[in-house]
Amino acid sequence: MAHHPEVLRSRVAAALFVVSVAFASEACTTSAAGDADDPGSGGASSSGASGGGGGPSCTNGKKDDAETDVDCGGADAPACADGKSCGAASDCVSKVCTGDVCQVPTTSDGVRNGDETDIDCGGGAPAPLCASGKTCAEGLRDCTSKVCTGSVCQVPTGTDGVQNGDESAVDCGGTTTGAPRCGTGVACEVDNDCASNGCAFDKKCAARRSCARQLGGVTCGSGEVGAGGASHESCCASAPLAGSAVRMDKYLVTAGRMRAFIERLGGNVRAFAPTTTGWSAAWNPLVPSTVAEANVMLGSYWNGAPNDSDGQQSKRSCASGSFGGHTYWTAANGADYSDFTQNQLDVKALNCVGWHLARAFCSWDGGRLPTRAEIINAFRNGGATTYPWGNAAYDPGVQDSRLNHEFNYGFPNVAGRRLLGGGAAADIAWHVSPPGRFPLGRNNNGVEIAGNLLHWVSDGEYFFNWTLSWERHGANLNNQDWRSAWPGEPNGYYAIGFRCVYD
Ligand SMILES: [Ca+2]
Ligand SMILES: [Ca+2]
Repeated sequence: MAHHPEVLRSRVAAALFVVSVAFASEACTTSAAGDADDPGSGGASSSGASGGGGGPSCTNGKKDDAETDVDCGGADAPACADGKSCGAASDCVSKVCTGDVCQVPTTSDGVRNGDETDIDCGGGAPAPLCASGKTCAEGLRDCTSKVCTGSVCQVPTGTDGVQNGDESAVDCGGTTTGAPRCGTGVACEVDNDCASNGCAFDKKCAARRSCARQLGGVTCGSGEVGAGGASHESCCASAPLAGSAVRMDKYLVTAGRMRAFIERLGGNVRAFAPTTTGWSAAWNPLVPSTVAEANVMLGSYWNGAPNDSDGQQSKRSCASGSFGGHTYWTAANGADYSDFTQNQLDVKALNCVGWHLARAFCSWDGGRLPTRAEIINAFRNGGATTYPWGNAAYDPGVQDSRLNHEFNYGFPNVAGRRLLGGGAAADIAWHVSPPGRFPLGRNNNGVEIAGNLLHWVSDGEYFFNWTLSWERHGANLNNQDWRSAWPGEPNGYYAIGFRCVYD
């Protein structure tokens, strides 16, 4: 163990004192300076001759004068090591004298000793770090803030270049240092640490808060989950529209993103939606106020919806029993059940979602539904091409690896999956792909805009746009008012989904 600075100081002071005293006295002297002294004290004879026969000295091997142990303690000799006899705290290197014995320094003895840089802190283990304002020598070793300036532990700040205070990473997150929120991929503990307000499953900030869950959050791109060679990224990745500052989701919104939305709001979209720009109070009954309502609105039927002219099944082809199906997983309810698990569905693009709920979702995630013009911009690269992938010809009547169309996608092929006569899938969620599985068909900016599901758009209530679907829907890129065409099933369809844009 290195000498403590305090010990060194006391020894220097003692030496200076000896030098300054010219006359012989009872003071301790060093062996070098004390050879000529012979005070003739009678006390010397009692300890034998091991000290060399010299007079009272810090080094004569005797406990004499005011020393409390051999050559230590008292006003003049150096302080005593741990375990030596003492009469007062000042007799001890540790500054703790208990039961007339110098004590080993501890981190709870109320004095600065051992390697501590301040009382019971600093200097490394076992002492704890020192609070701001305490004395230190080395920030990382001594201070909770990790910053030692001018021998004083500093208060954590959002600009000091280290993670301190309640920051979740270097100079970001937390609430007490003034640091900004953390960017995508940076470490977080809670949602509020992140600029996106979404701390993901892996304790890193999600690109957007809807992508904080793993499945449907970071599983977009080519290759299936867990497959060799899969290349995935955030399902909230976006890319600019051609010639525009507006960014568009590269991928259709997944069932997992919608699940994150519902979970974060406790199902109460109805309380949130009216706070968004342009919301009509008349739409309130068309978004859920509880998780149970959300499961109905995103599930198979939504019987008796307030905007349904016939009061029967308020969604088209979303029942899972026979050549229909939804990708938002809900618990089995009689004949209504899914052939797939929640984990298998969360990664897929969300279908069977109503226009109003889609609109509320985009607002919550920092964006809005796109306009028809924006959909066309993405599909035609701002007018530069005929198709997202360029001008290469496309035959909509033939399966094509560039996009999910004409039933050319089917996954996962689970045991017990129900088949109809002729082998077609009964639960049509089989044909709906997770976003990004068709990289050859992306537009110039990486947006997967064609195929899989048609798009809800913001030009009017219930408007959607024809952008090719997993079935046989075409791509005239025109808008259509769903409710005018299918008033008995206004709240969702198995081949319509959506994505968001961000201004
Ligand atoms: Ca201590
Ligand atoms: Ca900091």
